[in-house]
Amino acid sequence: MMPHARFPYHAFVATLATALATLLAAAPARAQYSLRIGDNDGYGFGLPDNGFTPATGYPGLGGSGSNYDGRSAAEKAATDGAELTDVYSALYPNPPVCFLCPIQSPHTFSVGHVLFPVPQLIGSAVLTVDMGDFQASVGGPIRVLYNGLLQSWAFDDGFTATVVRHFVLDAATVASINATGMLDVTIDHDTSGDLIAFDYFQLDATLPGVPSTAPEPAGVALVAAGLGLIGLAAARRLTIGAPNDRGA
Ligand SMILES: [Ca+2]
Ligand SMILES: [Ca+2]
Ligand SMILES: [Ca+2]
Repeated sequence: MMPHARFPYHAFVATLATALATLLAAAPARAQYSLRIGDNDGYGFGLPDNGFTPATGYPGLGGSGSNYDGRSAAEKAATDGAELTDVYSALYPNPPVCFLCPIQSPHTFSVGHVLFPVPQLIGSAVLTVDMGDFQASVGGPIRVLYNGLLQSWAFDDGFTATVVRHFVLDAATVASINATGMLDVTIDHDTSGDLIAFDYFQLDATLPGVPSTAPEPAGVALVAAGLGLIGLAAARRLTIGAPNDRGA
C-alpha cells in the first residue's frame, strides 16, 4: 500500500480537458432540426454532387433516359416525397413533351408533395434540394409552393446538369411552418413540359431564441464542478508544497 497517495493532478486535468472537448462536441449544432427525404445516393446511380448525367441523360428506357427508376423499395413505397427522388422524370409532365413518346416518367401524376413534419417551433430554416435537368426556358418553369406560398424555381441549369441548392425560407414560410407543424413543398408540373429529377430534399432548422452552440445546463454545471476541482487541486499542491507531482 502507498502511505501517501498523490493527487494525480496532471492526469486529472487531461481527463477534464477530454471531458470538456466531448461536452462541446455534443453541444447543439447550428441546425437543431434536420430531416432528409430521399437519400443522397447520386440519383440512385452514384452521380457526384453538382455533376452531370451522361450525355444521353438518365439511364432509363425513354427519350433522354426518361422512365428511369433508381429507387429503393422503401422509396418506391414512400408517400412523403421520397417516391419523387431517383426517377426521371420526377413527375409526369403536363402537357407531355411528346404525345408519341409516352414513356416519360415512372409516375403518371404531375403534381407531387414533399412533406416535412416539424413538431417544434422553429426560428429559421433552410431547404436543401439536389435537383437535376432543370430547363425553365425550354419546357417552362416548374410551379413550386411552400405551404401554399408561391416560390420561384425557374432554373436553367441545362440538360444533364444537377445542382445542390440551399433555399433560405422567408419569414412567411417559417410562420406557416410554425402554424401548421409541417412544411409541404408542392411541385406542380402542370404548367411545364420540362423533364426533371431529384436526388433528395432536406430541411434544417434552428429553434427560436436558443444560442446555437450553448452547452446544456447540466453541462454548464459539470464545467463549474470541474473548474472547482482544478482550483482545489491547485490549492492542495500549494499547501503540501509538492515539488513533483508526476510520481515515479
Ligand atoms: Ca435512393
Ligand atoms: Ca429537363
Ligand atoms: Ca437519392
